Amino acid sequence: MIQSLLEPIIMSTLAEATEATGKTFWMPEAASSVAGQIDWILEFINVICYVFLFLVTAVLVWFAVKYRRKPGEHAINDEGPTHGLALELTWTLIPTGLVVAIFWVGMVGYIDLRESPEDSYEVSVTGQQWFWTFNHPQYGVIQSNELHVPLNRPVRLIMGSTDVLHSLFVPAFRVKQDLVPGRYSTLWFKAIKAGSYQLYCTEYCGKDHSKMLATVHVLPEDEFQETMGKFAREYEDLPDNDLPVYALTRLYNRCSSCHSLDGTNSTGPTFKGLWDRVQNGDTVFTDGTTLKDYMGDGGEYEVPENYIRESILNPGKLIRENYANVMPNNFASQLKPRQVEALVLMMKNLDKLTDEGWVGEDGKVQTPEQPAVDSSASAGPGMTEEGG
Ligand code: HEC
Ligand SMILES: [Cu+2]
Repeated sequence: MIQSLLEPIIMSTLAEATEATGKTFWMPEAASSVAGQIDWILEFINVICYVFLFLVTAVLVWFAVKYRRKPGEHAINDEGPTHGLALELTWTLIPTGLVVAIFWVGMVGYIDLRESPEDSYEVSVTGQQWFWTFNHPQYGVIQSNELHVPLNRPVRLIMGSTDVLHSLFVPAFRVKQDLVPGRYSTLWFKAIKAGSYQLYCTEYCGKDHSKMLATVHVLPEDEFQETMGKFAREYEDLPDNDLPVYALTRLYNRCSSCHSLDGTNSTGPTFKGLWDRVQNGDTVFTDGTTLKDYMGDGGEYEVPENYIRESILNPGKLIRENYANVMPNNFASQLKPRQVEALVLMMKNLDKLTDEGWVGEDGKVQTPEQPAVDSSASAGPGMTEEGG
């Protein structure tokens, strides 16, 4: 009964939004197709709460005054009514109807949010202390702390964490989902207004949790295609001079879970000082040989660069003493030759990059003050245009 009463109202209110609405006193801008529904449900529940808050408070005050003990009145009159069928039915049925309605609108919204449309554009998201990586397999593009998505097309994020719980939250889209180590979670949205939106990690995930921020750039379809195409080829067009920075800001996030920049060895040896170690040739391998044995004229690695290159493309070949053979062996298919070159140049220039402020005290890659490869400058044209 309640369902058939409410259905027309709900259906019209829960229809997919096609137009963004601005920021209100309570709410940030609503820039996704579900934001309108979510705000409506929230408001629906809020209004019910306000009505009851006032009703209960008013009755409370009224009864406190009306039934207060008056001077000279002692006896308790226990001859009053003990039952009121109509009253009991009222206070049972109305709240029941209301909670069913709340459940129902909430459930409809929830199911909508859980099930992404078939034709969604997919992005793999990795959360780790304390940055985001966004992988666009369709274009072979990996971004960190910046996510470009198409306008008016559903986007599905397939998310995982490499360390602790994180949670991805884009207030303007009204979507939020935890990232749980050891399993995938998903989330989808359809952005309906071009622009840049703040993305937060909204799970306290360690000391730099508050810095775990990213920006979502929503671009009209043609600009999106163009930008992704540009990202996919950018290393081809870059001057050699810019390759080390490119590798540090765009590629190193695929190595950072095992290789630090600040001298601490974890799963893999640190990249700090790697270039000097390789030149000296005293790296010892599990089979007792040292790098010297392979280097120099006529050796397998005539120049140190070749050892680094080989370590990336064929990591199982020589295993360093005290380390396990756990480095992924699929970089050969993931990285283009020029990207490998960029990584080698990054190792060679790591001290210089650190001096220039690309690597922070904590060994994390810094988002630089001067605009470089990774900045939103490369995504410029879409930022100011209003889509739609
Ligand atoms: C899952 C962990 C892991 C990831 C991710 C990883 N590596 Fe490694 N890497 C290792 C381990 C462990 C070693 C040492 C054992 C060995 O020699 O294979 C190593 C060794 C190396 C070496 C040789 C180091 C030396 O001191 O001789 C280089 C160079 C290297 N990795 C580069 C990279 C690059 C570049 C990436 C990212 C594109 C990367 N690795 C990603 C685990 C990893
Ligand atoms: Cu986090």
